[in-house]
Amino acid sequence: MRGTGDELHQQAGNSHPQLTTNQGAVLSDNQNSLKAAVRGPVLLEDFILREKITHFDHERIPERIVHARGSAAHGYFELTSSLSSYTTAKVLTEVGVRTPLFTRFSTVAGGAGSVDTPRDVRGFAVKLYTKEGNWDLVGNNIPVFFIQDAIKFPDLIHAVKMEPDRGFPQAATAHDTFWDFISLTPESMHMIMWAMSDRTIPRSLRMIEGFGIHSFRLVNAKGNSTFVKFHWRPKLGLQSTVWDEAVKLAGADPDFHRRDLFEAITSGNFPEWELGVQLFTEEQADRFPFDHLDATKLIPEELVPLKIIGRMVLDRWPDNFFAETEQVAFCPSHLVPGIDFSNDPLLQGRLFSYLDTQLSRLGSPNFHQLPINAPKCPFANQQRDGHMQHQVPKGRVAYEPSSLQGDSPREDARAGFHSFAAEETGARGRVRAESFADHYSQARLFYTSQTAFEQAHMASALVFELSKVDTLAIRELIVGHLRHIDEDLANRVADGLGFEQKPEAPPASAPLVKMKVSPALQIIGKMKSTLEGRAVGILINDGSDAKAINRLAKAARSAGATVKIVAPKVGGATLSDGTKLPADGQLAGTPSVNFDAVAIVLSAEGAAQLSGEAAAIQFVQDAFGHLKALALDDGGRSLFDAAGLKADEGVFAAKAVDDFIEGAKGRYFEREAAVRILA
Ligand code: HDE
Repeated sequence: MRGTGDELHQQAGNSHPQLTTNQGAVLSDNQNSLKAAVRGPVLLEDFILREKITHFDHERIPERIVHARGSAAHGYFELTSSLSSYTTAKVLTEVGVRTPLFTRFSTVAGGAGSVDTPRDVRGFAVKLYTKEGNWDLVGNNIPVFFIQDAIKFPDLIHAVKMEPDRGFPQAATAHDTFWDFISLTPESMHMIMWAMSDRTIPRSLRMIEGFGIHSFRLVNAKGNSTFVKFHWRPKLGLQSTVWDEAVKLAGADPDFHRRDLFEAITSGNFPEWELGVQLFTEEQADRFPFDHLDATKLIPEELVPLKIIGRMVLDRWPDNFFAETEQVAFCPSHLVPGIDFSNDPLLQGRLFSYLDTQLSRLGSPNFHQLPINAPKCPFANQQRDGHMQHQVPKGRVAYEPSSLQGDSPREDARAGFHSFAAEETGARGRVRAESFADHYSQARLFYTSQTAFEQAHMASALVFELSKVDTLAIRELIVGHLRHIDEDLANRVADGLGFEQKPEAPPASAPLVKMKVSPALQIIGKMKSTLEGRAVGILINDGSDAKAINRLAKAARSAGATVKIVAPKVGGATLSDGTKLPADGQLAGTPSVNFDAVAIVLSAEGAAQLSGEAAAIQFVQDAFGHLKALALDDGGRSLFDAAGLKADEGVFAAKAVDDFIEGAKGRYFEREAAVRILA
């Protein structure tokens, strides 16, 4: 007897290639191991079984120590404005040329199998396969970092990861060791403000900004250097979830961001970002009221405006997750001539770490030969051999200088990479610059630049996180730091934690510098009033009004949204006109957190039935609680009433299609006071 399923295979009738071992021997039977008799035992001789199982046993490679959970896509960068007076790098000077690239987004703290929506920084790593070699711009969705010196990175990461004795919490900053480290590391306070903002709970990876963080240098043909900061700006605007929504999404769809990116790209809605640069000279930098080499500081756009120079489009999902997304190896040290590093001590440490980590993760100094990592321009040198060498170099010369082989690669003094001839002076030592001492001014700048809604979210996030910290002294010390940033913020958090007295502020290492508020730091100010790239869910049941559903779906689609039908059964519902409309999601498995706005179209009986269904009540309660627009027909309205909700200006009659579509383009932050108590 053959194995189950075999007959079904045969019926499929396609002309499949032959199944072989890794040595090319064709298999006659992929269902059964080789047995000494019909009921066993299995023979050790079965090389086919052993090869298959051995390979399987070795399928996993070490996951990234940070940024393990990620999703990636192929695309291209197109330069729209040349930087030829600043740099020789062709990727930044050849207008209109499309440079292929691969971009990987990630969370930082969780393992590869963790969920997509924890409160966490998002990695934003771009590998550009330029004509002059690979350029990796390995950034985050936040323009600053927790620490100033790479030597603290292992401590930071050990503090944020699962606590070593208990193995939890996974993918969460809300625990003692993280806040213990932070409370003793005042330089992290600016980043903490960003981490506690809604930037760390994005709606979609297509709606985040990206930042290279560090200052880099551009170097022109004359050898002159200009500092540069890189920014990616999403075409769809910034959009975040609210915290309760992010928490529920973690259960409803652990792959929410990956699925969103996959669905957008495979349906032809290619996500797009603008590349912007902030350019400044050393002399300008000397006049900034902060040190630009300190990665806990940003350069406000009001001080150095952003110049848009190109765009990135992601238009192709990888063919294979492991071969591409998992094996891609980003290194900030992958640079091309015309771009150079700055002395930022965090960047300098990273230049070592990434190459080193690839050796341990991918296991070979030849990781650059993997298809996803290999440059798309010619590359050749005298490095040889090593684990898993894929190249077969010809000839007897594997050294330089040499005279024996005319085609042996040689250096090129003109076109080759030149490090900028910066002058360095001073005493060596394990030191930190005095100019890095101010830890609170930019934290304050960030907080005070936010809208009142965003400030309330930050205060509430701090209360949430610190409420998960068992050690009272840690909670107190954090509130003490907050007093340097903003007394009102400190009061709100102290109150939210139930403190009777506000703790003392720890001593500050530098006086506060006053800075002009920077609205560019908000999310709300950068949200776009649009349904492009968003999703509208329509909840239906048997008897729902076919015309109303059609009208709403059509209008939402023509405004750029995807529309998904939700019904108690995935097979769909029989509508008022007798037609059967299949559902995209079953109600119990498709809560409203999946959508940016919802419509509820129900007959009286359909509504009566769903009023006794918790999933339907939560569908409407959550859409309302997550500040979304709702369209309701009479049946929808009775479900809304059964959920105990009171309508506001974000609740529309299903008939008022245009108003609903307009309303669905944003969130109703004013509603929040009616649905939750914020700090
Ligand atoms: Fe990373 N970081 N990092 N990091 N980082 C890694 O490299 C490291 C930092 C960032 O999608 C690792 O390939 C040190 C800042 C991204 O594959 C590792 C320091 C920024 C990714 C590493 C930092 C980042 C990584 C782990 C302090 C924003 C994911 C796996 C000096 C500018 C890339 C790997 C991907 C990954 C080290 C700080 C961004 C261990 C030592 C600041 C987006 O090499």
